[in-house]
Amino acid sequence: MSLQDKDRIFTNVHGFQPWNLKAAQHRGDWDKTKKLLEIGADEIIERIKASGLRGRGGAGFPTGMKWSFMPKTPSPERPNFLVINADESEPGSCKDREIIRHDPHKLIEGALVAGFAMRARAAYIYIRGEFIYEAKVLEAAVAEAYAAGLIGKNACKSGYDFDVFVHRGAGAYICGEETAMIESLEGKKGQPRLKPPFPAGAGLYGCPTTVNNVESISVTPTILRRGPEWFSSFGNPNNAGTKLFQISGHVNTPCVVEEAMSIPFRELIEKHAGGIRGGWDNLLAVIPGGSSVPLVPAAQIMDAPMDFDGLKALGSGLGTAAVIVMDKSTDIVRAISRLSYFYKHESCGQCTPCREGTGWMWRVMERLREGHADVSEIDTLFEVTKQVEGHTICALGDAAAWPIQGLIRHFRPEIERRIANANGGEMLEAAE
Ligand code: L3W
Ligand code: SF4
Repeated sequence: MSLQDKDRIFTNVHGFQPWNLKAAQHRGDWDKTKKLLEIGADEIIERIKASGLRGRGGAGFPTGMKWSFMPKTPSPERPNFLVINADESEPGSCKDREIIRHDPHKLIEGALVAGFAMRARAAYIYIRGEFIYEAKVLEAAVAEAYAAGLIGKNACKSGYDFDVFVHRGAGAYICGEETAMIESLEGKKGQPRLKPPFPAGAGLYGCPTTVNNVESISVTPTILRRGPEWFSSFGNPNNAGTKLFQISGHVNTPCVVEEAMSIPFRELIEKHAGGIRGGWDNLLAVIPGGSSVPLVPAAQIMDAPMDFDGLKALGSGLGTAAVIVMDKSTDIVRAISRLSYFYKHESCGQCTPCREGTGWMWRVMERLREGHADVSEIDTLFEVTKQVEGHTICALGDAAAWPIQGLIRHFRPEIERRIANANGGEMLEAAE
C-alpha cells in the first residue's frame, strides 16, 4: 500500500510553509504535548515498541527497545542523556537536512517526548558542520520553544525540566558513528569507542545515553497521537511505518519523499521520481540505502520491497533509504572506486584493518578502473574486503568493504573486460 497525503507525518518536508513555531502549531505540532507526557514514560516506550518503529539512521535497531535500556531511576550525579544524530553525512542521504530546514519543531517536540520517556535530563542535537543554514534554523526553533515554555524548566507545564542544546560538528563523517559523536561532544577527537559498553550503559560523560537519528525522534509525537496501530499498519511485519526516501541520480525528478515502508522500488520511482532517465531499460543498478550498502543490479531490484528485510534478502540493505539510481551511462567501476576514496578519506585511522585496508582497497580499485591489474587481483581484493569486514572497531570498515563486494559480485565481467582491453584483449582470449 502506498501512502496517501493524509497519512504523511512530514507535511512540510518540501518547505511550502514556514518552519516557525506558529506555522508548526498550525500543522499540529506541539498540540497538547503535556497530554502525551501524561501517558507516562514506561507506557510511551511500550507504545513506541508496539508501533514497530526501527531506527532511521541506518542500522534499523528497534527504537522502543533502545529506550528501554536506559536506567529508570537516574541519579542527579549520573543523569540520562539523549543525543540526536543530525550529522547526516552518508553519501546520498539528505532527509534529516530537510526535516531540520522545514520541520524543526517536529524534532524538538520529539526530543522532549523521547527524552521524557527515557528520563533524560537534556538532549544534545549534534548537527553536521556543513549544515550552516540548518543549524541557524534549528537554533532559532529551539529558542522559540524555550520562549514559549515548551522546553526548559517545567516543559509544557508538565513539571518536567528538559534542556535542548544544539552542537555543531566540524565536518568529519565518522562523528555520525554514535560513540565518535559522544567523544566529539565531550570535546575530544571524534574516534569511535569499543562497544560494549553501549552508550545506554556508559555514554556522554560516562552517563547513560541513547543516540537516535533525527527522523526516528521526529516521528514519535505523531505515532503517539495517531496510535501505534496506525503506524504499524504501513509496511510489512518487522518493517513498519512510513519512511523518508531520498531518490537521487539518474531519475527524471530527484526528490525526498515520505512513503510507506516496503513500497516496491518500481512504484516508488514511477510515483515520485518520474521514472528512470531514458526509460526502465536504461537502468543499470541501484544503491538503495546510502553509500554504505552494496549495489543491486537492475533486474533484481525492480519489484523488491524497499524495506530492511526485502533489501537484506538481496544482499544489500535499507540503510538510511538514500536511493542512488544509476543508468547505463554510469561508469560503475569508477563510481565504486570514488566511494572507496571517500571511506579512505574518512577513516579515523584508529584500527589497522580500516586505516590500511581502505587505502589499499582504493588503490586496487583505481588500478581496476584503469584496467592496469591482473585478473587474479579481483579475488585478492574480495579477500581483503573480507579481512576488513567485521574486524574493526566501528561499522566504517564494513561500509568500505560492502560496496566493493557488491561490485565484484554483480559486475565482475565489466572489471575483467577493462583488464582485457588494457591488455589488448589477450586476457579474455586466455580466459576463454
Ligand atoms: C544496547 C545492546 N544498545 C545495539 C544499539 C547501538 C546503536 C544501535 C544500532 O551503525 C549503521 C551502520 C552504517 N545494548 C545493543 C545496543 N545497540 N545492540 O543499537 O547499533 P549498530 O551497531 O547495529 O549500528 P551503528 O553502529 O549505529 C549504523 C549504516 O548505519 N548506514 C549509514 C549511516 C549514515 C548516517 C548518516 O549519514 N548520518 O548515520 C547505512 O547503511 O553503515 O551499519 O545505537 O548502541 N545489546
Ligand atoms: Fe576508525 Fe575505521 Fe576503526 Fe572505525 S573502523 S574506528 S573509522 S579506523
